[in-house]
Amino acid sequence: KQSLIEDARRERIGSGSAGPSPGPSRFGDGPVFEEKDGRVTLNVLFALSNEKNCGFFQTGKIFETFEAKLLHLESRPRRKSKEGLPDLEFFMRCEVHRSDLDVFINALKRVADDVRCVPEEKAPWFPRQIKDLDRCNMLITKFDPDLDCDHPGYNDSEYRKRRAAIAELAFGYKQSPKLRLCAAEATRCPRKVYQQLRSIYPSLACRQFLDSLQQLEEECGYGEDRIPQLKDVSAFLKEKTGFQLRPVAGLLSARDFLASLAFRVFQCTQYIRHASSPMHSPEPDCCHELLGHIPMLADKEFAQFSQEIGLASLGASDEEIEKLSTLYWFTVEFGLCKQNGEVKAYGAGLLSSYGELVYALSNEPEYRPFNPEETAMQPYQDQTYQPVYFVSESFEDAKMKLRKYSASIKRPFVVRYDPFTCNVEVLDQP
Ligand code: HBI
Ligand code: NLE
Ligand code: FE
Repeated sequence: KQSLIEDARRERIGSGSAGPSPGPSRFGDGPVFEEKDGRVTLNVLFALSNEKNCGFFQTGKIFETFEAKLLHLESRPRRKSKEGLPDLEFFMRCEVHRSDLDVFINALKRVADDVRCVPEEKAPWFPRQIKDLDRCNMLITKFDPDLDCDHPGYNDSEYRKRRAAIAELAFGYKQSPKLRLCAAEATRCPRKVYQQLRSIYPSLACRQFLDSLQQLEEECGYGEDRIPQLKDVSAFLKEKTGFQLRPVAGLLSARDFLASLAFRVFQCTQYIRHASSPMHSPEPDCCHELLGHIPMLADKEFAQFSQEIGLASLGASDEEIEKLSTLYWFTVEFGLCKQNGEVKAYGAGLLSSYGELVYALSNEPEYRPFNPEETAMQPYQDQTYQPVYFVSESFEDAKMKLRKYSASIKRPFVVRYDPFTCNVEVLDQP
C-alpha cells in the first residue's frame, strides 16, 4: 500500500525520482547527518494509528531509554481510523548515540507504522498540485475567538460555536469538484458594512475595483441585502481570471496561505466579523474577502500579480517567506496606486474597512513609493490602521518590480506553473 508518508517523502525536494542525495553516511534504512561526539542526527518519519492506544507516549519511552534528544517535531492528521479519529503522521529530527541507531529504529518500528529515515531537505516541502493544498491547512493561533481573550467574540459563546462549526467544514474540505463550498453566513449580512463602504468607493477605490464590483452586483448577487454564496463567487472568478476559492478555518501560516496563490486558489474565510466592530476588523472575515479581495482578483493584471507572489514563495526560506508576506501586506492588503493623477486604494484590507479606507486616503498617514526591496523590510502590525502606505505608479509597474524582486530570491530550483494541468513544475536551477 502507498502510504501518505511515502508520498510526502518522495515529494520533498531532493528526494524525487532522481534519487535522494545521500547524507555523509548511511545507517539502517536511511541517511544520517552530522556525526559528532559519537552521536548522529537523523530525520525520521512515522505514523501512529489511533487504534494502537497511546503510541505516541510509547515513542517517548523509547526516546528516554536511548537518551535520544528531540530537535524538532511536527505532526499532521492523515486518513481517519475506524473510530473516526485521524491517524497522525510525525516528522522528527533527533540525535542518538551512533551505536544505538539500529536498535532505536527497530524499537520505533514496533510501536509506529511506516518508520522511515529521510534525507535532509534542500528546501521546505511545498505543494505541486492543487490537491496538495489539502495539506496546507496549518492555522496560526492569532485572532482565534477561543484562544485570544481580546477577541471581541471571546465572551460570546454563541459566536464561538458558530465559528467552530464553520472551521470544522473548512478543515474537512478536500480539493475535489464533487465537494461544494459551504454556504456563507447568508442571513447575518451586516447591511451597514456594505452601505457605508459602497457610498465611498466611487471616490476612493481604484478603477479596476469599481468595474469588478459593478459586475459582481449585476451577475453575482452582491448587494446590501444578502451575502452571496461562495460557490457562485468562485465560479464567477474562475471565469474571469481562473482564480477559485477554497474555504479556510482561520489565519493560515504565511507559507500555506501564499502557496495557494501559486495555483490561483484563494483561501477564503466564511465567518463574519463580530457585530460590535463593523467598520474595522483586524482579522480577515468574509466581508473582507468578498468586498476587499474578490473584486480585485477578478482583474487579470491583479490576478497575475497575486499568483506571482505565490509562485515566488514555493520552497522559499523562512526569511524570504517573511519578506514576501510583508510585500503581500503592503500591496494586496494595503496597497495604494496612482490613477489619473490621484491616489486610489486597491488593497483589500482598505477596501473592506470603512474606517481605514477613509483614513488611508486622508492626509494623516505617510506615503512612500512602492519598491519591493524597501517595502519587504518595513515592519508592520495587524491590530489597527497602518501608519505608512506604499503607493505604486500602476499595477503594471508593481508587477514588473515584484517580478524583478522574485527573480533575486535564491532557490536551488526554478518553478513554473503549467496552466493546462494546473501543476507546478520544478526544474533544476541551470
Ligand atoms: N490566512 N486565512 C488567511 N488569510 C490571510 O489573509 C492571511 C493568512 N495567513 C497569513 C497572511 N494572511 C499574511 O501573512 C499575509 O501577509 C501573507
Ligand atoms: N481591516 C480589514 C477589515 O476591517 O476588513 C481586514 C484586514 C485583514 C488583513
Ligand atoms: Fe486579506
